[in-house]
Amino acid sequence: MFTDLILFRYGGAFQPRCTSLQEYIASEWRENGQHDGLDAVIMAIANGSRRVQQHVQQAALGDAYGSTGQTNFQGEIVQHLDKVTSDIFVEVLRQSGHVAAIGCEEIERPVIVEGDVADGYIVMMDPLDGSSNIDVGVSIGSIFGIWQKKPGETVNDDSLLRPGNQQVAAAYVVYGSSTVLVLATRNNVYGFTLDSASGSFVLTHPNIKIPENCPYYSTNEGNYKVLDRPTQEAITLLRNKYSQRYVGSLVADFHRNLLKGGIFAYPADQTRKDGRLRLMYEANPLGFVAEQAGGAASTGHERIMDIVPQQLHQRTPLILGNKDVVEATVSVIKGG
Ligand code: AHM
Ligand code: MG
Repeated sequence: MFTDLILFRYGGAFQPRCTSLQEYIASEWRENGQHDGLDAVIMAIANGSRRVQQHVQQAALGDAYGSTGQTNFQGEIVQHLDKVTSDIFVEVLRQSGHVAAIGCEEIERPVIVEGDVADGYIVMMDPLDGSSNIDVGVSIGSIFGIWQKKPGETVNDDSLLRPGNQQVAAAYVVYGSSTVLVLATRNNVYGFTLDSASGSFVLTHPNIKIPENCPYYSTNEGNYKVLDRPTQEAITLLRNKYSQRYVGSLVADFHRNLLKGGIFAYPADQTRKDGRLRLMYEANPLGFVAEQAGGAASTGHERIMDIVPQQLHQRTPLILGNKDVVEATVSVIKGG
């Protein structure tokens, strides 16, 4: 049953709108008989993110800000909300009955789900991206890349090491002035906003395409001094042409650039030879979303989605956003 009935302004008049994420999936996917079980995975992500959104909203009141005092296997300080969100998404994805394995930024080894998951998916996730912004009321997010298990495959640790071009879907949720879930499949990119009254994600951004105009570039300018000369040149060109917007939460920076036009760049530098961001649960999912919306994702030397991964938590340089601008930037980084 769908009880979503909200009013939205369309063509100067208020019209009822009642397309929820669940309804969209039912009409777009089930009728075609495609993606068996993927609907359950997406709804698990939606359910998890609804719970996460409540934790994010209530964290200060519940004294849940700050770190757990622990350092994770990546040498990073674990925030309370990192742990809470990781636990929530592992739980809901397991319960979906269609997830065979989970790779997670907060968990060193893959979570292999026991039992026969026939129509299984492999989900890679960053449960709470933008850790430095958790305690200061700035937008943060969750990121998911989804691969289909190979037919008859018994999933093990190596099953997770697949290139981004084999993803069947990707999604992210941004917890900002509103909570928005963006879902990309091989057909399109759709955005849904959480209606806090009904608890439903309501279709608000149909068929997203990155605008051709590119007003923004997003990069950590503090790293300029440790870039190599061609990358400095590329950043200087962006600086001279576009306005800078840098939240410091990848999801938030990407979401703005997806809707408004823009390029995000976290290139390799002298202190981060492999870049800063993670391939499997940051670059690949957002690269997939960008490409489906007409954009591009590159390391500065090759397409992100073509990288054959060697490790679950490997890092990568990332140049992401408007296709033309990514291509021009890459050409300068390559020294062309
Ligand atoms: P996290 O996954 O631990 O939060 O780290 C990733 C974040 C991204 O959201 C953001 O783009 C980047 O780190 C910011 O890094 P920096 O502070 O070096 O600019
Ligand atoms: Mg992250």
